[in-house]
Amino acid sequence: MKRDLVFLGSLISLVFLSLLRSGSPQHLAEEACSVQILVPGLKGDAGEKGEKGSPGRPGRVGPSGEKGDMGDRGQKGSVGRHGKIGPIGSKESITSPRDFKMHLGIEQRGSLMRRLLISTGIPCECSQLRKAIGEMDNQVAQLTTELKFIKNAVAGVRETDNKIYLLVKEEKRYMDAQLYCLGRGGNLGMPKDEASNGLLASYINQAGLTRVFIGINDLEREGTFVYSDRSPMQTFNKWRNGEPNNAYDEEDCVEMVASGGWNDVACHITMYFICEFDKENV
Ligand code: GN1
Ligand code: CA
Ligand code: CA
Repeated sequence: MKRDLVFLGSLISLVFLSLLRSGSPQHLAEEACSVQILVPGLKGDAGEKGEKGSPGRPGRVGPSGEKGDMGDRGQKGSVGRHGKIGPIGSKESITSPRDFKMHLGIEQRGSLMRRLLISTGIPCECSQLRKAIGEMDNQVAQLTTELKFIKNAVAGVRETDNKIYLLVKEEKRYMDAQLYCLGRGGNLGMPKDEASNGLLASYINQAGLTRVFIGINDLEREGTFVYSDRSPMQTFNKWRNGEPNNAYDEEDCVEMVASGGWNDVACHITMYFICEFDKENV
């Protein structure tokens, strides 16, 4: 029986081999190998007993034991390292024309639109655009007036094209008042022309006051008055009649009274005062 099976296996192999020979010779070895894998030979006789093998691998880790008592508390560790530097904070980024437009003030937007029209060469006969620009100009004017009112009403300041004035209702000596204004990036109010003098006078009146320190003194040289930014007096002045008189031989600082007139007074007396700030520094 076993011999018959061996014969049958050889016959199958021969049939496969003869079939394969009719194909491409270069595939022969590869295909023959495939046949051997697909059709294994018959089991042979049992071999002799082999030598003793090497020791087996260690067994699997056993289950964990029961929890023991808690140990003593360890010593305090050393101070840790500094943490990582945090991410960069968000900064207003302008990445699109829309962002750019949003970034612009309303006045800048109006002027940008005009410049765009000029640069594109579109003749300004476009009545709709002209009308829109005109309306925008009106809005700008209206908003500017409202802003001025809010600044005056809420912050209590007065302003000109390039200055902001702030009445400080704290009684101080001249030098302390000057330090207060300097500390905020300004100076004591220095009226250098009729317009600014009138503005300060109305500021005082509207506050119901009679006098405030302003930034004029002759501390360095008796009789030579200078502004507190050390700039010299020009022809403009508002001295009251008979002033400056250096009364009691001790008046080196200057006050403005409600009429807008100036009077030299002692620097050590205390009163309210007005600071002025350059808009370009604010
Ligand atoms: C004041 O105190 P009296 O009246 O002498 C003023 C002076 C003026 C003077 C003008 C502290 O002096 O600066 O020159 O009136 N002194 C004070 O009459 O206000
Ligand atoms: Ca003086
Ligand atoms: Ca005086």
